[in-house]
Amino acid sequence: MRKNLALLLLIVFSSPALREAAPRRQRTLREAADRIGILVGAAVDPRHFSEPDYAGTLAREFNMVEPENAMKWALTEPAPGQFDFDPGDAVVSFAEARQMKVRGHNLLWYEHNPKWLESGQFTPAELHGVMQRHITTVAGHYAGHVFAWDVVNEAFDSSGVLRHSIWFDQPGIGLADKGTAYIEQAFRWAHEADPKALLFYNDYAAEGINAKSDAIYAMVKDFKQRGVPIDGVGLQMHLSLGDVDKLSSLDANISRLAALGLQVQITELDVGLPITSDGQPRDPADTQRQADLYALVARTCVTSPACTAFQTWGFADKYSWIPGFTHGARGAGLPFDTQYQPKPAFEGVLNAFRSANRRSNPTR
Ligand code: 9MR
Repeated sequence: MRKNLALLLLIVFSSPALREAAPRRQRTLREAADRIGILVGAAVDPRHFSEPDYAGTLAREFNMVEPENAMKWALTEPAPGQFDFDPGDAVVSFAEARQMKVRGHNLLWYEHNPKWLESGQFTPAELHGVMQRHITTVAGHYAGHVFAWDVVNEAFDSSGVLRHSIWFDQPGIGLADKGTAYIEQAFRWAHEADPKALLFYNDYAAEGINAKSDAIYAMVKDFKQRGVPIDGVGLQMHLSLGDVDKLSSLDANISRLAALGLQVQITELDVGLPITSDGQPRDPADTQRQADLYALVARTCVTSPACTAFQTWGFADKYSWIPGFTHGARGAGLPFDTQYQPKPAFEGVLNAFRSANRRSNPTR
């Protein structure tokens, strides 16, 4: 009996036709992503790297990480001209030891800036210098270690109008009447500091076609036409179950960006659910609806060769910004639960990757 089984296995695995018909099923997101040439990533906090389940799940399931906060301005330049790279370096060391790529987030934002910067009463000329020094120093420090940067984060409001910010017009860097010129300047400095890094504009609620994504499209089209160094657009994807309608034009949005020669990366996906006081979904059926949404985003991404990365904002429900931000109203938004066990959302993404038929190269 044993012998027969061994013989049968030998025949099955030595027959090229059968091998082809029954490819090995990838069991992790990382294996499945590697097969189709897509990056699968998670936002991380280096303070949790010492937790074996945190580190183990990351290394097993992902081929990319992005610091959730560690490379933001308040951490990297806590005092004027004084840089602290320890938290960001911890992310790079973790990733490089596990052959994972690092996505940098972010060089310029209207939020999470240090007090000295927010209340510094700088003149535009001074701010110009402050912005240049920061972008040049941070992108320069990570050159060769961070393969892609969110250069500018969330510059537009929901109607597609540029947000007021110290960089743009309060007081701005001297380009307050010139629309997206300050954003262009950020991309140019980032490119000078690290000519090999892929440079992204990153925003939320601009996944489908709407006023904000139209404004982003117009900006990046103009940048491409004039040779401003930009490589892609990050679609954050902080979703709720009700957002399924908005995703009907996700494919069209990705396509129009791809037609400009840009990459698209899903950068911050999570699907917050209404939760009870102990963090569990109020309606158990929501977990499957959430999985359907994850699968939809993953399928849409893998069917476009321009969509080169699929990343979630965190990866396990143990650590997520959503419950804190919503005062406990929503949460349970990620593909692994609080015990690092895979949820239906994990299966949804894995299946989308497994059944994809593509091969692309996300890096230069
Ligand atoms: O998840 C991040 C949270 O821990 C920070 O307190 C907050 C402010 O820096 O930023 C959160 O991450 C945001 C990201 O940087 C940009 N897109 C929206 C994310 C969720 O708010």
